Amino acid sequence: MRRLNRLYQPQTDDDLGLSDYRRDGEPKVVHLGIGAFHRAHQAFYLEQLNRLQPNDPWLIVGASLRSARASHQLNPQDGLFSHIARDHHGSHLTVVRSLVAVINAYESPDQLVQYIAKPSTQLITLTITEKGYCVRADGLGLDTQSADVAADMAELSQPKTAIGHLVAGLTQRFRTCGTGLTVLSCDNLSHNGDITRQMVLELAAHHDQALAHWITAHVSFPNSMVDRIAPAVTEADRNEADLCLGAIDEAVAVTESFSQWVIEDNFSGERPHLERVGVAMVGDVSAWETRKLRLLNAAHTAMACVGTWLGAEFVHAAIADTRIRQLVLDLWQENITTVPVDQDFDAGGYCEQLLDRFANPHLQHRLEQILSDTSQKLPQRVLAALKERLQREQDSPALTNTVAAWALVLKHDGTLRGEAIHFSDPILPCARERLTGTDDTPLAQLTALA
Ligand code: CS2
Repeated sequence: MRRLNRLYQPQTDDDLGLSDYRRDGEPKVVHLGIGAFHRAHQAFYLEQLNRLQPNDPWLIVGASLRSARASHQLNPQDGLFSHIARDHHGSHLTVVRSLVAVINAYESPDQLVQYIAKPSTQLITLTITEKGYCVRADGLGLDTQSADVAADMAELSQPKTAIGHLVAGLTQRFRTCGTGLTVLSCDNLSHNGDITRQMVLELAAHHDQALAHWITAHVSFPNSMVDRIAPAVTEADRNEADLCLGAIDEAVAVTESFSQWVIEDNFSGERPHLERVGVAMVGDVSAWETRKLRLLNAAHTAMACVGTWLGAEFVHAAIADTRIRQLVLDLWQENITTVPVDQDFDAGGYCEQLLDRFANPHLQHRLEQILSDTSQKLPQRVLAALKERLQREQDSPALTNTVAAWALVLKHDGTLRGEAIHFSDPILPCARERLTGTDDTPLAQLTALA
C-alpha cells in the first residue's frame, strides 16, 4: 500500500470527506506541540473553515519541540492525516489537509523563528501541556529553578522551552516586520492566555525591555477553552484507517464526535472566522474554563487516580464501575458549588452529557494517559475547589479521596497489584524519595508530599 499524501485519491466511492482547497500559499498559523490533540481539535476546525473559504485557507505549519516523531509521521504524508470521530452511533473518517508541514524546532530552531517572524503568520497556537508553561509552583512567575528556563534566560539561540522558542521568534518579528499577531494557548490551564503572556513577557523583559514593550502593544494572548477527548492512537486505529483509505497513514487522530472551543475575541492581526465552524467567540472565557476543568477534567483525574488504584484500565470501564461512578457523582456535587452557574448553564445536562461521553466504549481512553502529569493538573482541577470549600468549612470527601488515591498511586508507581502502570510526572523522582518508607495511610503520604 502507498503512503497517504497530497496525491491521494480515494480508491472507492466512499465519502472520505476529501477536500479541495488550495495549499500552496503561506501558512497563517504556526502551531507549537504538534501532537494528537492538535490534530483532533484545532487542525480539524481549520479544515472545516478552509472548506468554507477555499480561496483563503488558514494553513498550519506545525513545530515539534522535543522529538522527530511527528515530522516522521506527517512530512512524508505532506501533512495529511485521517481524523476518526467515534460515538455510540459509529465512526466517521475525514482526511484533513489544513496542516502543510512539520518542522523539528529542537534541531532547527531557526526555522521556527523564521516562521514566527513571517508577515504572513497571523496566529501562533499552542498545545504544550500544563508543564510547558514553566510556571513556578506558587504560580507567580517563571520557574527559574528549572535548568531549561535558566538556559533560556542565559541565551536563546537554541531555546529549551516553548516559551523560549516563542520569545526567540517574537524577537525576530519585532526586529523585522514588526506587525502584531495572536498567541492562542489551547491547553487545559485556567487563564491559559494570561499565563502565556506573563511567562513570555518575563523572559522577553529579561532579554530586552524594548521587546517586552513591543509585545505588550502588538501581541494578544486571548484565553480559550478547548474540549475534545483524544485518546492515544493504537495499532488497531491505524489499521482501521489504512483499510478505509486504501493507503498507509502513520498520523491518524482518533477522537469523539463532541467538540467545543470557546475563545476570547481579542486578536491582533487577522482573525480566522472560526465562528463559521461553531467556535464561540466571547468576551470572557473564565466561566467555561472553570466549569470544564472542575467537572470534566476533575472527573477524569478522579477516575485516573482512584480507578487505577481499583484496577480499571479505561475511562468507559471506570465509569461503569459503580464505586467509581459514585465517586464522580460525589465529586460533581462538591465541585458544582465552586463553579459559576448562570442562566445559560444547565449543570445537570452538562454532567449527563459527560457521563455519556465517558461511557463511549469506542474510544479506549486509557486511565494511564490521564494519570500522566497529575501533579500539574491537580491544582486547577481539584485543589482550587478543595481550598474554596475548606474556607467555607465544607467537607469534601470525594476531592480528598482523589488526592489521597493519587498519593497511593505515586507511592506504588511502577506496579500495582502485580500489574505494571506507566505514567510520567515531573515530580516522580522527588515524590518516590519522600514516600519511601511511609505507611499506606493517606495522612502519612500527604504529609510526606507536602
Ligand atoms: C484529560 C484531558 O488527559 C487528561 O488530562 O483530562 O486531556 C481531556 O481528555 C480533555 O481536556 C478533554 O477536552
